[in-house]
Amino acid sequence: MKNVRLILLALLFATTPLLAADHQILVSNFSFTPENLTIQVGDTVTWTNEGGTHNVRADDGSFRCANGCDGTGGNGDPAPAGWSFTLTFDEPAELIRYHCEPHGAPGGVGMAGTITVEGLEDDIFSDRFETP
Ligand SMILES: [Cu+2]
Repeated sequence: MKNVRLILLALLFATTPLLAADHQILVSNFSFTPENLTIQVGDTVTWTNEGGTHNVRADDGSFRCANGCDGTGGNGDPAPAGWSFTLTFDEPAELIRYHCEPHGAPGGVGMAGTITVEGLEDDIFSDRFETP
């Protein structure tokens, strides 16, 4: 009986990545809450500004958002409270650093945060055979 329970538990965890979750980050008081977030591949993260003029820029420039995101029809310039946007993270990443441009800087300075994306690299073969 104990073994059956363990197997069921293992199945539950094994199938968890199929259920994408949405994570909330509050933008307010010159900080991101939670500051450091760990998610699973395929999950979404929603930033919501509830106070002050801020934006969210990846240290590596891969995204820059506030009222939507640059390059996807939105505007990543710092903007007053009221905006919210959602990003989907489809690939594992050890530490994605981001910051608010007016109140932070790359490398975790000032108003900044991190996202770690856990999961298996499932596109290792498609990467290898990708045409340039
Ligand atoms: Cu800010």
